[in-house]
Amino acid sequence: MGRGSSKLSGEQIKELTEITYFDKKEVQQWHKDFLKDCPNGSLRRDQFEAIYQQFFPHGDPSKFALAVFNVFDQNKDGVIEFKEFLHALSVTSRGTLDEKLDWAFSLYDLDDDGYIDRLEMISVVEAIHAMVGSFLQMPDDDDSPEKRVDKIFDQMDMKREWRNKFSGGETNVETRLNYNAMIDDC
Ligand SMILES: [Ca+2]
Ligand SMILES: [Ca+2]
Repeated sequence: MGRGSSKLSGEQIKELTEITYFDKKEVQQWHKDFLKDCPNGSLRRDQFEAIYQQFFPHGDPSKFALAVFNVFDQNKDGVIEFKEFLHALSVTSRGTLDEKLDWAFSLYDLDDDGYIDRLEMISVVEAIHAMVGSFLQMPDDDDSPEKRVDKIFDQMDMKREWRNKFSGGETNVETRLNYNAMIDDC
C-alpha cells in the first residue's frame, strides 16, 4: 500500500476484501476516514497514542497504546499502514473467537515468543491501570497489577491451562502460559 496514495486501486481493494471481513464499500469508506486523520497514508506511534489520550485524558495510556500499536504494526516498520489498520479492525470487530484470542494473545506476548509469562502480564495490567487507574475501584485482593496477575494465574492453574517449566536450576522456576492448551479448552 503506497504511502500518500489518495485512492485505492482495484487490485488493492480486492486484496483488502480478501484479507478482512469488510466489503468493497466499507473498505473504501474506511480508507477515506483513515486518510482524513493520516493524509500520508500511515499512522505514527505518537498519533496513535494521542488517540488513546483523548479517551483517557486523566490517565497515562502511553504504555498500553504502545502494546496495541505493536499488534497493529504487523510488519514492524514503526508505522501503521492502512492495510494493517483495517486488518486489526476486522479481527477485533468481526473476527472469529480464535482470531480475537490470537489478537489478544499478541497484545500480552510482548517479546513475541509464543508464551505469555507473568512479567508480561504484569506489564500489560500495569499499563491498563496507568491508563484507567484512577477511575477504577478494585477489590482489595485485586488492587495492584501483581495481585491481579497472581489471581489470573491462580485461576488458570485451577483449570490446568498453564504449566510450570523448570529451567536451569532448582530455584529458577519459569511459569509460562501454554497458549495452545488454553485455546484447546475454549
Ligand atoms: Ca507497519
Ligand atoms: Ca512472551
